[in-house]
Amino acid sequence: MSDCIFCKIANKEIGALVYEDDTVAAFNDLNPQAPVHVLIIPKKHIARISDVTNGEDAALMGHMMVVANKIAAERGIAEGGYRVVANCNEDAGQSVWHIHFHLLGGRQLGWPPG
Ligand code: DGP
Repeated sequence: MSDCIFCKIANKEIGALVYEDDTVAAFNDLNPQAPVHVLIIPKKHIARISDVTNGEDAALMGHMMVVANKIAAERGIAEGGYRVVANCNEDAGQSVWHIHFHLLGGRQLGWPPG
């Protein structure tokens, strides 16, 4: 989508990617909430996780999870622990309407989230 900031990042029009393959991109969060805070996105524009209703998109979400695990290992937080979060819609705090998994780690994370 031409006016989507995360599509622009995935297309390398702005920002810098820390990971990329044919279907997924990842980049550091602009406003990090932990020493490691990476956003993992599908290159395909899907607004929210509740829009994932078919097998192809479900497989894409699974691949994003594998990418999150890979980045966690590369950043050295796999053993200590990390969190993968996807906020869906306003009450969950979603503010960008392109699916993104937050990968958070590098400190003790609180639970429950606010
Ligand atoms: P959420 O609130 O779950 O929709 O998370 C959106 C996240 O996206 C938030 O942590 C800040 C981040 N973000 C918003 N705009 C940009 C941007 O232009 N660049 C980067 N790197 N991150 C952004």
